[in-house]
Parts: sequence; structure tokens; C-alpha cells
Amino acid sequence: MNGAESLVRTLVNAGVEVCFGNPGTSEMHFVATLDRVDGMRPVLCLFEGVVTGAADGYGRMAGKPAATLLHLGPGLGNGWANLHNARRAASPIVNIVGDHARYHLQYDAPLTSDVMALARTCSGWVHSSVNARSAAADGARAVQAARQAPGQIATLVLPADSAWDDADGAAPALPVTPPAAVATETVEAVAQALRGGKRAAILIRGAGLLKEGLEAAGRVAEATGAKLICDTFVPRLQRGAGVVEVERIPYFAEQIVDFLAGYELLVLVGGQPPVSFFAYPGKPSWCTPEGCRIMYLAQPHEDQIGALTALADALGAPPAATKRAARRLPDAPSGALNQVSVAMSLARFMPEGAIFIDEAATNGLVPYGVTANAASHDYMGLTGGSIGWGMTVAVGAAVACPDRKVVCLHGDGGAMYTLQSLWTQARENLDIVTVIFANRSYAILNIELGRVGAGNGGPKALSMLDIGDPALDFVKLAEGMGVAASRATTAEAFNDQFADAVKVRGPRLIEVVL
Ligand SMILES: Cc1ncc(C[n+]2csc(CCOP(=O)(O)OP(=O)(O)O)c2C)c(N)n1
Repeated sequence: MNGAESLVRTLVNAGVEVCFGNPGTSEMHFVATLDRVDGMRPVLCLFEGVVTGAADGYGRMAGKPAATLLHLGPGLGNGWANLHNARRAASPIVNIVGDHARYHLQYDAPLTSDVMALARTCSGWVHSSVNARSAAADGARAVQAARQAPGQIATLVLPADSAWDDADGAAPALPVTPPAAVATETVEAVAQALRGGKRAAILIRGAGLLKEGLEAAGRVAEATGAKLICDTFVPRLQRGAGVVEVERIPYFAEQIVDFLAGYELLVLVGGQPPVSFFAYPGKPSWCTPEGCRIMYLAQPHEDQIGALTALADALGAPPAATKRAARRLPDAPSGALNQVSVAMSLARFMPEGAIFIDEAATNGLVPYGVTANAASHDYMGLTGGSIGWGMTVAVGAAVACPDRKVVCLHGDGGAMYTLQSLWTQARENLDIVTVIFANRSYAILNIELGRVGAGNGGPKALSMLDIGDPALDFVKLAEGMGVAASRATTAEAFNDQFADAVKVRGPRLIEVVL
């Protein structure tokens, strides 16, 4: 057995079932192993940004890591932006990055680069397997590190000779440390502060945004009158009919300030105080009101669900929450096609248990709002702000949850970063409906131009924010990658196309012409 095979067998032992990858020469022994080892599903993606984004989506939905296979520094570099998004979501991922054989590095061959340095900037754990006999043990440690609460990116560099030299065999899985229990004193202190009658908000992230956490949070809210809130961009939120609701913090700094005005106590559960996404001249970066007390109920690595449950019990809250989102499905939309009509169709037809991925940018606000009362679903947001994420995450979510419909709303600008996702969606027959908002513009940047005080922009400046000439034909682009596609120009047409798309299994794309 060589080092690569010992590593793949170890990954499988540790519960890693999927490898999203884009290999090169230095990863050929790893690739060759895939036919010799049962239990690892290889998924080819045609750009590393798709590889890493898919691993992010898989990690968020499966709650355990997939492996990626990346080609030296350039492969990792191409995948970096979506690793950034994944890091900001605390997604568990195990990157396997091939490198030159160690004796080859001295010759400075063309693909030589400082892979370790690059890996450190996006990973919580980094290691290079210095010989084939340690690759298995290193792999086990990588999975353990990735699964450490709340989840992180572990990058294992595999030099080519460590892959092809003889190894002793696979390593067993290492124990996974569960989220740490929150101290009783912490729970007591927060309970006492909440009992004090101050106007309070509880900001929840991580596992606290899954149904069980929300249930406990709902009990706390009902016992204290505290408002439940979540970040603008959440890694994963369960919501919809029958689920306890949280209010989303708005995007712009001054809106956040208004949203939090008057709060005297901010309790953090797995997150940090909200700040402005960007700095703007004359506008605040820090958005928590002056004098507002900030208390941490649970840190990201701690047990958020357990802490919320203990808090509800300490407050003597009723045993179950009573306030949940009602089921309210909109009528079929008619007339103009815009984010309102799309939102109505979405809420009408999104099936129970759907996975809603949101990179709709300026067209995302209404769909998010209206689906609050749709069938219950999982929602995922762009945690790191690096666009070109949604379609890639859809790949990973669909691989992780083959029995659930994935609905991905996407801006046309962001879509062009990682459009290759569609090819993998077709090849793997993934159950994904992609809705492209074709406004033919970087619309948000038109807003930001004024907000940062850079003026209205002359023709050259505005040309940098316009993607309408030539007009992108998403129907042809999708069909060219094997995904059935259609174009909607009216609300009625979209309604029909979307209703049809959710009924049929497999990848579909609808271009919404705005
Ligand atoms: C990697 C990366 N590059 C550039 C940006 C800057 N950026 C933010 S939004 C945006 C355009 C988004 O356009 P689109 O997806 O069409 O959405 P719209 O704003 O039109 O609603 C760009 C280029 C970014 N966030 N991330």
C-alpha cells in the first residue's frame, strides 16, 4: 500500500465519504487509489472555486467534512475565496493539496510555490506529510481537526513522494471532541441579567439556529420578552412554517444601528457583536448601542443548543415554545417579473425540507422575507462576502442531501465566477433549481458607489459596474453544460417554470430577465 492509499482508507475510516476535486500530476496516486478503496465518492469540479464551495455546502448540511483534492499552490489559490467563505461559516473541510516530491523542490520547477504559507491563511489546521508512512496518521488528525467544534478547515499537504512511497496501512479514526459544555455560572449570570427587565436581544449563530436551538431560544424569548436575532449572513438557519422565528439583522450599518437602538443587553450565542460589512465615511463600523451590555452565553466552540436549553430551564420557561412561524403561501404572482413575483412563486412551491441557498444579492431581500412562512426549509447565506459561492454550495448541499430539493437564487454577476458548477450538477444529476436574476448589472456596486462617497460615476466608472453588453445568455450557457434551462420574462412564466422545475428531479436553471 502506498501513502495515498493509506490516506484515502484513513479518510473513509474517519467518515469522509466524498472528495470534491480537480487533480493534476502530483495527485495521480491519490486519484488512482479511488478505484481500489470502497466508500469514497469522487466528484470532479472544473474549477477549484467549485471544489471548495461544494465542500462548504457539504460541510454545512452534512455536519461533517468532505475532502477536497487540490493541485499544489495554484489549485489551492483558485479555491481560496470559497475557503474564505467556508472559514467564516465554520464549515468542516479536509483539504488534500498535492505538492512536488520533496527532493524535487530544490529545482524550483514551474509549479513550485509556498503551499504551506497559502494554506495557513485559510485553515485552522495545517500540516505537510513528510513521508508516506505518516500520511495515514496525518489524515486521521486532519479529520479530527476539521470536526473540532464548531468546525474548521484542515489542510493536509501531500508531497508526491509521500503519496507514492510505501506506507504501513490505514489509521483508525480519532475521537471527535464534542462542543464544550457552557458553565452553569455563565448560564446563571445570563439568566439573572435577562430577569433584570432590561430590553434584551439574543444573537444566535451556529447550531443554535437549527430547530432544536431555536426551540430553546423561543422558550427563553417567551419567558423574558427578549428578541431573537441572527446575522445578516448565516451559515445555516432552519426556518419556515412551524419553526421558531428569528429576526435577521439588516445589511447596512445605519440600519443595524436603528435595529439595535434601545437595546440594553445583547446576549451572544455562538457569534460576535454585529458590525458594518464595510467602513463608510461618516458612518459607524460598530453597531451595538453605547452602554448596551454584551454577554456571551456560548462561544462558537461551545454547545449552543445545550446553553439555550439550560438558560430556558434556569428561567423557568414553559417546556415548549408556543410562537412559531405560521404557514402562509402567497397566491400565484402575475404581471411584472421582479424579486417580489419570484419570491411569491418560491414560497408557493418550495417543497418541505428544501435547501434555500441565497446569493441573490440585491434581489434577495423579498425572497428571504416571503419564505419566512413557506414550508420549513434550511437557508444558507454568504458568510464571507466573496461572491461566486451559491452555485458551488448548491453542489455540495445536493450531494450531502440527495433526497432534498436545493433551490439556489443567484445574481448574474456572482454566477459568472463559478458557472462551471452547472457542469458538475449535470454530471452528478444533482437535484438543484438555479434561479438567475439577470439584471445585467453589478447592482449593489451602483449603490455602493454613492454610499462610499465616490460620487455618481462617469461613463468609465459605470462601465465597470455594467455586465449587460454583451448580454449573457444563461439559457445557452446552462444548456452548454448539460443543464436544462428556460427564460422567464413575466411573473406567470416564472411561476409555471418554477412549479415545473421543483416537480422534476435533476438540475434546472431559470433565467429571470429583469
Ligand atoms: C470575490 C469578490 N469579488 C468582487 C466582489 C465585489 N462585489 C460585490 S457584489 C458584486 C456584484 C454582484 O453582482 P450580482 O451578483 O449580479 O448581484 P447584484 O448586485 O446585481 O444584485 C461584486 C463584484 C466580491 N464581493 N467578491
